[in-house]
Parts: sequence; C-alpha cells; structure tokens
Amino acid sequence: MAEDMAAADRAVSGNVERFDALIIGAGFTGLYQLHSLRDRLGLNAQVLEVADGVGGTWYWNRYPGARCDSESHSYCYYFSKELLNEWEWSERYPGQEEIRSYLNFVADRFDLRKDIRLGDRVVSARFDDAATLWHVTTEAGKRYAAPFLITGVGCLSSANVPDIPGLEDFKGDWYHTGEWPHEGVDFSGKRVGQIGTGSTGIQAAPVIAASADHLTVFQRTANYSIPARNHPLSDAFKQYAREHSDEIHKVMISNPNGHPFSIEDRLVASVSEEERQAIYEEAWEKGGLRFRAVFKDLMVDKAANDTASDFIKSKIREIVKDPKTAALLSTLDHPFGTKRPPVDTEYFETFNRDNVTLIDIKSDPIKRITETGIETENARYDLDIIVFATGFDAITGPLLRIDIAGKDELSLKDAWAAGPKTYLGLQVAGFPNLFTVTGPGSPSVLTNMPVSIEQHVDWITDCIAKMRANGQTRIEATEKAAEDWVIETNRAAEATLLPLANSSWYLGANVPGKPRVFMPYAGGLQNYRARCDAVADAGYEGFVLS
Ligand code: N01
Repeated sequence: MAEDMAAADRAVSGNVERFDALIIGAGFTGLYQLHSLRDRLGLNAQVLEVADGVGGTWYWNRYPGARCDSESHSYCYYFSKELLNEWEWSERYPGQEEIRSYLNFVADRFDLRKDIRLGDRVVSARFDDAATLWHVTTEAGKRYAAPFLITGVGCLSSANVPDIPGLEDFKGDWYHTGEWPHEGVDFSGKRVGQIGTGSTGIQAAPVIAASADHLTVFQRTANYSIPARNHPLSDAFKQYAREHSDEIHKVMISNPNGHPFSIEDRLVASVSEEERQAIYEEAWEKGGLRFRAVFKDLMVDKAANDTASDFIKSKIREIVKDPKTAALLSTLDHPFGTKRPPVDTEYFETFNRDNVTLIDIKSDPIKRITETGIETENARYDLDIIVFATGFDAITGPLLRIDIAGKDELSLKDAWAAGPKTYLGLQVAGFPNLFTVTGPGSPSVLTNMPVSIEQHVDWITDCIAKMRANGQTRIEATEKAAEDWVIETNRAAEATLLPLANSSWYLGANVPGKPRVFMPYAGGLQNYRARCDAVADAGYEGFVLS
C-alpha cells in the first residue's frame, strides 16, 4: 500500500516519473551512487541501465581472456568494511566473470536492484531551466525527471568498429570485443583474424590461439606489455588484505594512480646500469603494472623512459623466436606507458605457436574486407571469424551518444565541439545539476577506476547533502572555472611524456574526426583529490550555487 502511494507520488504529469536523482549506468559508479544517495541521504534515486544486468564494463566485455589488470584486492569498493570482509577474491587479477559476480553481490548486499531499471537505453536528457529539472527519455519511450542527473556511463563503453569498406559483405562472423556474445564464440576449427593489439587484443590473442585452427593478428602499432603473473591468491594473502585494508586503502588514495603500491622514490640515473637491470628484471618477474612504479621519473623523463622501453624490447626479442616477428613486435613508436600499458598472459609467447601469424598492417594496410576475409594492399587472408579488438570512442563517446542539452538548449555535442571542457571532470558549464562521474578532465582512466569512482561519488553525495542542508537546489560550474581547468589539464599532461603517443585513445586519436585533446587529468589522483576537497571546503569555489 505504502509502495503504491510512493509510486503514485512519483508520477507527476503524463507518463513522466519523478525522482530526486537519476543515475545513468549500473556499473561501479551507478551502484555506489545509488547506495549513497538513497541510503545515506534518503533520496528517491533511480538507476537507468541499457544492459539486462548490472556490471557496466564487466557486463559487456566478455571476450576471451577478459581480466582486469588492477590487483583484485584493490579493484573493489572500500566504503564498507563489512563488504570488504564478506567478499573474497580468488586470483591476483580478477577475471571478467568474477568481477561481474562481485557487482551482482554488491547489488544484492545493499538491496539495490529494486531501484535499477534494466534493459532500456537513455537516449536524451534535457534541462528545464525554469523548473530546475532534468528530463530523461529512453529508447522504449519511458520518461523520467529529476533535479539531479548523474552519469555513470563509464569511459570505455562505446565500441569503436572501424569503418573498413566491405564489412557488410563478409560471409563469416565478426565480433567487437566490447560487445561479446553472452553464449561465447566457438573458435575450434576456425581461421580467425584479430584486428587490434591494445590491452584487449593482447589478452584475447593467447586464448583465441589456444582453440582456433589459425589466428592471424593484424597489428597496426606494436605495444609494450608486462607479464601479469596471475595466480590464485593464498589464504595468507587474503587474510593480510583483510586485516590491513585501512593501510592498503591509504596507499591507494595517496598515490597518483590509485593502485595499492607506491611509486619508488628514486631516479633512473641514481642507480648503476647493473642495479637498474636487476630492478627491471625483478619487476618483470613480479609482473603487472608495478613495473611502471620502479622509478619515479619513467613517465616524465624520456631518457629514463628509454631504459625501461629498451628492457621490454629486449624481453620481447628474447621470447619471440622468429626474428622477423620479434622485430615487428618490438618496433615501438612511443615511450613505454604513454599508451595504456597492457599486462598479459603469454602474449608474446603466442607468436611462437605454429597456428599464429602476425601481419604488419602499417606497412601493408588493410584495403577492404571481402566475402571471404581481409584484403591488404599486397595480400589476401581467408577467414571464418573477424575479431575487432579495436577499442572504444573513449571517455567522451559514452556521454555524447546521449543527446544531452543544458540551459538554452545548448547541446553537449556543441559545447564540446572543440574537445571536452569540464570543471574537475565533474561538471560542464551550462549544464546545472549534471554530474559526470569519471568525466573528461578527471584522473579516471589513468587510475585504478574504483578508487576514482568512490572519490567522485563521495564528493557528489556530500555536495548534494550540503546543498539540501542549505536550502539550495542548483549547482553549476562557471565558464571561467571550466576554462581554467582545461588549461590545467593540458598543463598536467604536458608535464609528462603522455602526449608523445600520438595514436593514443587518451587523445581521441583512435576515432577519425575526434578532436585531439588529452582528456584525462594527469596531475595525479592524490593531488586531484586534494583539489576537489579544497574546492568544496572553499564553499564550492568555481561553482555557482543557488
Ligand atoms: O583498445 P585500444 P583496447 N585498423 O584502443 C587498433 C582498458 N582495458 O580495447 O594503436 C587497424 O587500446 C589499434 O591500433 P593503433 C584499458 O584502459 C583494460 O585494447 O591505433 N587497427 C590498437 O592496437 C585499455 O587501454 C583491460 O594503431 C586498429 C587496438 O586496435 C582500454 O580498455 C583490458 C584500427 C585498439 O586498442 C582500451 O583497450 C582491456 C583500425 N582501423 C581493456 N582501429 C584490463 O584491465 C583501432 N585499431 C586488463
């Protein structure tokens, strides 16, 4: 009865359902944002999600070998001690299915499902200035309204299938890794072509090669990769992680990337060549992203970076037996770490298999896809399956595919025509009460994502709580604050080697026509957190509240 009345209350006019806050996406962000607004502030909040289940990235990315390269004990929420104690990770790096199970566990643990609408895509969000209300419409024609709109759409959720002529003629099957069939793909007896050698392609190739008749990897740009050295977690480690969760969390939130390890306080030049080799050797044996943290100047000093790059190149040449293939895999056009560094399980070793071929499509580009396979300028490859491991229209893509319009009908697309402009990655001038969790201009993809997500959600929740306590209903970033933040974001990137990778998706370079702007904030998560806190403490400096 009470529920019926609440439902009736929510229906305002026509078919519009009214809430205090709407949240788009049921991944790490959406689940925690719902819990925070509903259970901490007592708001009537609703999550809208296109998938038929919760999980976000981990709902969609079911490609073979999909696994996170943040260590499992750090790739989770830290807001609840009970949750930390109740969940147990099984491996050093969590696989897709285990992360999806975790997020389902969280949804049940906090009774979130009743406030999540699944299976319908948000297509538009328009701001009613007079009423301070966001109007949201879905593909199925459902209409919702709320004063606050929070996007938790992820940074890597808009699949990028390259526009290669002839794809529609292909008689075999093709898949993008980010929209993988739930029933899986049987590669046995098949000739498979994989385009793309980013983090995804590097994870997928060894697994596909193990069951396919033949795998042809089409490489445009060679990539660095560090062995993951994944392994089951020992009981001793699980106990350690549980008992030391406060200390581990402290490390995560006080370093630049949100991982559970600190960057060593030493310069490459401060050690002898012999010591340096020993340090790299040890880091290579330990595996994972910790490799990047063995010296503090790897991401800011090209000469220092060259030593790490040379070490990895020599490892590739050591592993890969065929010298021509080894040369193709180790001819790298960017400094180590300036494109997102993958971690792998037997990626380079895969090219020693008899059923795997590497094709260099930089020197012999793909011309078209035919009925029977892929044709390059100089050759033809007959294939039964094509796997596109070609990445995403990253960071801005998931936001821009929703038709978002703020004050005076200003569309987000127009506001960002020359590249994204936000204040702290959290808000866009002209779009009051819209919060973009892990939006462009925030550290997001340069960090261990759940740590960045928790920080954004906490900041937004505190902000809304304070506004309500002060009788305020509207918050909007000023144009000046957003302009200054873009300058600061550019400056932060320029202080690193990151812009040297000119084909990186951090810059939008992987999507033809996309403005080339370094999108994430590279000034370090710990500095960014301090900045966000200072802004809030100064009465939300750079925002107008009313
Ligand atoms: O995508 P990518 P991804 N013709 O953009 C190639 C996260 N992630 O899905 O470098 C031919 O990195 C492209 O070539 P090039 C992680 O943040 C995390 O692999 O542009 N090739 C490149 O080789 C990661 O960075 C995890 O020359 C084309 C590849 O496709 C992000 O997701 C696992 C092409 C795309 O690489 C994205 O990774 C997986 C074309 N037209 C992903 N277009 C973990 O946590 C693109 N390519 C472990």
